[in-house]
Amino acid sequence: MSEIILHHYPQSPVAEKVRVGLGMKGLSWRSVEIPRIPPKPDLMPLTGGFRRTPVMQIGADIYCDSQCILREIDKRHPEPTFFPGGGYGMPWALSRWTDTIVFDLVVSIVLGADPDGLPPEFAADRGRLYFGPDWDLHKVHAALPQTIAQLRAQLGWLDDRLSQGREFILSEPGLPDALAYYLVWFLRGRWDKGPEFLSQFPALEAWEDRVRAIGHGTPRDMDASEALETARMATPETKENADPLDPQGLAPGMRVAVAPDSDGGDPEVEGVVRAVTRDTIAILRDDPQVGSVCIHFPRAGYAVRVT
Ligand SMILES: N[C@@H](CCC(=O)N[C@@H](CS)C(=O)NCC(=O)O)C(=O)O
Repeated sequence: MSEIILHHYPQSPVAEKVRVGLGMKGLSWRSVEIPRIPPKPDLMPLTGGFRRTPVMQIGADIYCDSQCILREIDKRHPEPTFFPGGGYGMPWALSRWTDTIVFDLVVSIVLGADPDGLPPEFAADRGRLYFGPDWDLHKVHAALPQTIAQLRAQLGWLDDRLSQGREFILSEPGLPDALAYYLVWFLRGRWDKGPEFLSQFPALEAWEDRVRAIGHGTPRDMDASEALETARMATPETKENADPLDPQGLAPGMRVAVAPDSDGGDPEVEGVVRAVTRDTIAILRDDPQVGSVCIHFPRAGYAVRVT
């Protein structure tokens, strides 16, 4: 029941971040492949409507967003640490740079490089998700030189950090490496000029090889139906938790709706607060297919509304 089940698809860059995290911990895990665009009928009963990738399931506890997933993996499997050299806290701050500013630049390049070459339904889905209701991939394409200049400067900082013999961003492989690696992986694999662009960063490329060599741990395929049955048979393990300092006054038992705070048109997930902390919120919901599940979200980057 305590197996890690990752719902993802091979091409997903954010899932690659988590796969590398699983590799750093040397973990065995189960892999459920989900569709790249909605509908995702075998995922929705677990997430209550959250459609982003990846999602981690452990029994009837469901972890949405790589931030929440990696935090939980580290909690359950503290060694080897994601925070070598006492680097607590800093990697999460770094993630607000990698996962917003740098991710947006990389997505603009990957999707904007050849808008007419994308499958139309994929372009429509990702256009709305990443560029808002007025998305226009041809405008994104026209802005590419400026976008690439922005990314070049910022990847240059990582290259500087990795110069002078430093093998990883901290003293040993850790969370910052997963946070930066998936962006380089995405750029190299999905932009035809990616390899040429990246060749100007030799220290970054050498580090990329080292992070790739860490691998993904030991995944074993699982059918979506088995994952649903696992949730149905399990009971959420999250204990009730209140936080008297919660700035929104959120408390166990309240009905809330949770969604990413970006402008991507993500649906809200409704449920009853089970546990609230500075970094996470967990809500309970009942689903006709899987019964009671506890769905976990990060606080940073998510909006919680009392309903
Ligand atoms: N903040 C989220 C972002 C997740 C995200 O945007 N993932 C992309 C794929 S890599 C996605 O959901 N794309 C749409 C989809 O898979 O339906 C996280 O860190 O998990």
